Amino acid sequence: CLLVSPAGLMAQKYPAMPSEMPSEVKIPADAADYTRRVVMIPMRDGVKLNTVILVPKGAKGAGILLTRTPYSAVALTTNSLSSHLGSSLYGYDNATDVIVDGGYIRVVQDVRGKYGSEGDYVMNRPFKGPLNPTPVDHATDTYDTIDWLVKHVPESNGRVGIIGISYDGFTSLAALVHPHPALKVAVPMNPMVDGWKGDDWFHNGAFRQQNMSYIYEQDGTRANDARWWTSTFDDYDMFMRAGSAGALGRERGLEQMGFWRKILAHPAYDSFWQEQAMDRILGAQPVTVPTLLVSSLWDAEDIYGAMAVYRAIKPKDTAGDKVFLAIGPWHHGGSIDEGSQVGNLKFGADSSYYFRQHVLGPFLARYLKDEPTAAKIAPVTAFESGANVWQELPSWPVAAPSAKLYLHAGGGAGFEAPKAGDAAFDEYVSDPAKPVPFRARPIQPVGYDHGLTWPDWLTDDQREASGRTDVAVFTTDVLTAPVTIGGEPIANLVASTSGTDSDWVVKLIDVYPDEVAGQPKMGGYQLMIAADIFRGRYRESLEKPAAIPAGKAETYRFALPTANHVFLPGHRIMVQVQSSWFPLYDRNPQTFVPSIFEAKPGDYQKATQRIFHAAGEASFIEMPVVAGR
Ligand code: PG9
Repeated sequence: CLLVSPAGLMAQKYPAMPSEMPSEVKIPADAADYTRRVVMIPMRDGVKLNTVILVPKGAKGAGILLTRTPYSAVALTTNSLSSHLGSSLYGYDNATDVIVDGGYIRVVQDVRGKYGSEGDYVMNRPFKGPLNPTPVDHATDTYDTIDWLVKHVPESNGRVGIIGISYDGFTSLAALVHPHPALKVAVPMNPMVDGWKGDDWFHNGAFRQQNMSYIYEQDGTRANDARWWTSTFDDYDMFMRAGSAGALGRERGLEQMGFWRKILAHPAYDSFWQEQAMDRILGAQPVTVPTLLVSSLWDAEDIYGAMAVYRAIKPKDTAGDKVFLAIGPWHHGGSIDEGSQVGNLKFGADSSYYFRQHVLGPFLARYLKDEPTAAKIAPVTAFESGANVWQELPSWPVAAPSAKLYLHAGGGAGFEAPKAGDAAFDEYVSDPAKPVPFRARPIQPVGYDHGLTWPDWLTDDQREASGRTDVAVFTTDVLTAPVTIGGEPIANLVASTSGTDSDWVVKLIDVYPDEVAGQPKMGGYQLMIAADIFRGRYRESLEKPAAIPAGKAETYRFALPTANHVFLPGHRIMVQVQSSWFPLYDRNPQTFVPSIFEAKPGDYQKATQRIFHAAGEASFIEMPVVAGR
């Protein structure tokens, strides 16, 4: 017999075998210890959002724990190993032990435009207003979702919490704007807050070009199935060969994606970035829902956001019962992983488990259960690295940036100001043809797949960089007493360039003793405690870039990420200064051009960089030194 396809084009020569596959795979009702409902929840504009609801068997009067994500509600609730609810909750956002032990109804929803949800997708969709002419945003979508859940999930007690990491931390923050009355608690973890100042897209104007793949996949299709490709094993080569990020985008067709076009149009901190910064939005009025902000000390993606929101909203929490903070020794999202180690850095105990047991668990229980018997958490719970202890604190920061750690002539550093007559500066040549790798090559792409070490890179040994001729290094004597810091160090760099634009990377480093008992790898280790990059063209205004006068010493003052650390006796404190951090950040051509995305090969020029440490032109880091400790 000859089978002909409907189009009549393909002829099948033999009859098909009866297929072994059922038309739909159904899980027998008694096989799981939860019930799974997948529903499309209608929003106020008629768009329906795909929502997975997992109700533990026998649940009655249970709190609901919601996450809103662009990362696939199905994938985050996929039964991977067994039918136990714990194994169904996989990946980002699922602090599985806390969710299961708390008996919560777990709800995960695709944001509009992604995976099973209807509607248009916009990266970190801004709030209704000049950047969003529609009547819907993440605040209204959360409101409508919660409204539906409390009316349609009979097993619930009508109390809803929202939790999420990173993007889903951002959606957790968005829930706090005109919140639904049933929203009783929020836990934004490592939230994306300000894409220009210090989270995913730029840091102080320097573009994080390794995230181009994220834009390609996230903005390309609903299900992230148009995949970015790497043409070289080493990302360093891929970005070098392309020249500018703009050129690589053109090569790959990235301009098809609307968010990339917005990035290209807004390289400076203009109203596009200012108006969607979540700290500004949330700081405008008091937060009315108890909120636990979670920050990671070695967060390779959103190290800025949680602390910025805390600074913005804490002052309006006059009763002290709405805004809480946890700071842990984790990589991005590490609070839900095993947390006894980040990269080579070991803490001797599972810090994440401690956090979940003593902070996250009780915090959620207090607000999501009908009888809030759970212990109150401290206003601030912070892990002090170096000493490796948890602290319960009344407020944050512990100290203002007060003590000046000066860079000295001859590669020294110390808390004494430079002396008259000391050499005025150190210099190095920054060559855009040989930018400083941000970690040892070959450089892997950004990602969390098995074998990728991206999440840990902030803990990489900086020894290799300290040996380069294009990195200036300043080190204290061996400490005889501990130096404890708790807050944001502020870099005050007095520097000149022979070019007309320049990047400045400042790294505050703990240098371990030559030998470390029981941890041979840590002998002489150079561990970054706080480090960031600043694009020199923004030194006068973040909104309006300006060329740097060649050869003129200028002051570059910028905050480094939060640290809570003890530099122990026997250690030394080091500061490294360099002018590239490649390929995570795009290269500064060192010639001023209107947009670095459009820099031409001839714009990339070597420059002689001087770091001043003279009596009247001192460079220093203002350290938030904790007095008396
Ligand atoms: N850091 C990721 C992200 C957040 C927001 C926008 C783009 C990327 C994340 O981990 O979700």
